[in-house]
Amino acid sequence: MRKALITGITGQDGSYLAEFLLERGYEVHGIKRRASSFNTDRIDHLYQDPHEADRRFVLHYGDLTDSSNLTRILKEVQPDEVYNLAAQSHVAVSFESPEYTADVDALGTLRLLEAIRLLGLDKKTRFYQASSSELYGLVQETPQKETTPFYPRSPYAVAKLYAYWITVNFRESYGMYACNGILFNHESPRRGETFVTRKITRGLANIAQGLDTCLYLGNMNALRDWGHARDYVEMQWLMLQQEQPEDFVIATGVQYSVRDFVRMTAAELGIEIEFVGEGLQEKGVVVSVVGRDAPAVNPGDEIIRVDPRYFRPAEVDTLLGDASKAKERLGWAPTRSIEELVAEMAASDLDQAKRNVLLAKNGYSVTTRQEG
Ligand code: NDP
Ligand code: GDR
Repeated sequence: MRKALITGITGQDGSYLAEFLLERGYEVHGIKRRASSFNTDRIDHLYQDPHEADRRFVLHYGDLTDSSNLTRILKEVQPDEVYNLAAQSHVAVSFESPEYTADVDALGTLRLLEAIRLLGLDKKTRFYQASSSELYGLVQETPQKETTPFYPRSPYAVAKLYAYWITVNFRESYGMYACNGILFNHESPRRGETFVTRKITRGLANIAQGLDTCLYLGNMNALRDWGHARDYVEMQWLMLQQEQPEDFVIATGVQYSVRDFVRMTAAELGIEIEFVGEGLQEKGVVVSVVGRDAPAVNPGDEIIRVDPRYFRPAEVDTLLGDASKAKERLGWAPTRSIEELVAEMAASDLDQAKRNVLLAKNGYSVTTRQEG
């Protein structure tokens, strides 16, 4: 039975990748961080009691800042494949915690690679690094592909740049099977609540159900190439199944603005929205409401406003990927459209909002906190 070790297994991608590998018969090991309360919501459905015989899903306490811990886990598991998905992954937060971000995202990758090498696993273990379209930052070419020069624009992206190159360096220096997936933004109902897509679907669902009145956003003009996380984790696995390790861009090749994403989500909830004003004065105003999903919303309501606290010290204005190499070499293409993605995320958050309405009606407290 093949064994995989996933760092970041409690995150969006980690949870989908764990499901994917279990379906393919892998024994899946994951590293989770110690927290004062349970932090495994996204993978609780996969949990197997330690007393069960023939367990194929095993969690280990660990942290990318702790070399001896990583070495111990790698020694114990002896994985065929390591997927390094763990990261302080929020770009805006990386400006507030740049040193921690570098420690986890850059040095954490080095710690894992060096542990694999020192344990003599370098010929056995294949390594996937979660690289990012944020590497392109101030874009030098459109669309961006594997050969496009990098120009990182945040402490997060600079840390990921180190991780990208140390992965290439271990491949070239020690002949390790190590590769980078340069993934453009990918979303799902499991996306963290502080990333813009989920913030929008959750925020508008709360407003539709009367749990909140206004959603505050930052740069509405930012353009992103948004795919579905389920499509992208399959690619992570495919990259480790080739004869030679190589780096691949994964993207849809289609671009939308944050404003477009708001409009599409609102439409999914039966709300037609119009944007008025410019810059800090821009507002999203309700034009009409159809259907029964937004009983708390009325024409004229101002449900979107701009708040500069969500602006970044340096912004990545536009990203658009060219995944031709992945298509040609790996036969990969995204299977889900942006419309399907928005519909799935909006439906999931609407369902949650409806449950929260019931809880609130029965005197339980619910949180509609907006962050990120
Ligand atoms: P998430 O933020 O959802 O998940 C990050 C994971 O890393 C969580 O499991 C988190 O644990 C864990 N983690 C954070 N810090 C540490 C640490 N010090 N030690 C061990 N684990 C840690 O990210 P995604 O699933 O969206 O992304 C997966 C990876 O892909 C990340 O590296 C991200 O930077 C990268 N990426 C993501 C893209 C996207 O659009 N989603 C695009 C390109 C790259 P906890 O749950 O305890 O917080
Ligand atoms: P990003 O994702 O920075 O691309 O990083 P995020 O969803 O945070 O931002 C996308 C764009 O939307 C703009 N924006 C806002 N963003 C947030 N979070 N909150 C807001 O209120 C808001 N308003 C506008 C941002 O300025 C930005 O331009 C994600 C992460 O998953 C990274 O780990 C990953 O590497 C990249 O995608 C590819």
